[in-house]
Amino acid sequence: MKQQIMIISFLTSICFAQVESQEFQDLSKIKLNSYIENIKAPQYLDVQNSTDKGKADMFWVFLGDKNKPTESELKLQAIDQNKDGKVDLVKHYTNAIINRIETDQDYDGKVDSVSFYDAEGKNIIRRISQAGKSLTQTYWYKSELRLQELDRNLDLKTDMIIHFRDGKSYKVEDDEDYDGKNFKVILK
Ligand SMILES: [Ca+2]
Ligand SMILES: [Ca+2]
Ligand SMILES: [Ca+2]
Repeated sequence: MKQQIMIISFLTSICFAQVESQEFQDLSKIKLNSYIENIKAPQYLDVQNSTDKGKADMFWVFLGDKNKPTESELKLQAIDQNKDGKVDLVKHYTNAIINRIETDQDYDGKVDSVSFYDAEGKNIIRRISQAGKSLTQTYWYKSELRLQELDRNLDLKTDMIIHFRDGKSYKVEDDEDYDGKNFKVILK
């Protein structure tokens, strides 16, 4: 009986191996520099200057004792790629495995994308990106593009859903009036 249930739940997980929709996040609320400011014990900050010119441009936040680096745990790495004094890339770690990366690609001080990684820290499973007043969430399942959710009026509610299989969109659902109800299938 127990085995039967296990087989059924295994088959179900194959058939319905779907990506799960997540809430949108307002990327403008993320302040990349805040990750390296006011670090308090039991965390500590390590800094480096990659070019020996100007200010430090690489930062690491560790959990532990600064005098015992081999026993410390890496929590995040922050980089100021264009050396303007503002962090533009932050990698977050859990148990020393990467779990998300936040980037400000155009160096305007606002985060443009957040990518989430799988439990091994190898593949991206979800990404939120912002371009002007439009937010897009992209989902992958086993490295295959599966779903895109768009928020085209920046109210943090999905108003378009695009489904993908084998690299192609096969279904598009549109919420024309952005009220979060009555999505119309415009491509099938
Ligand atoms: Ca910068
Ligand atoms: Ca930006
Ligand atoms: Ca919306």
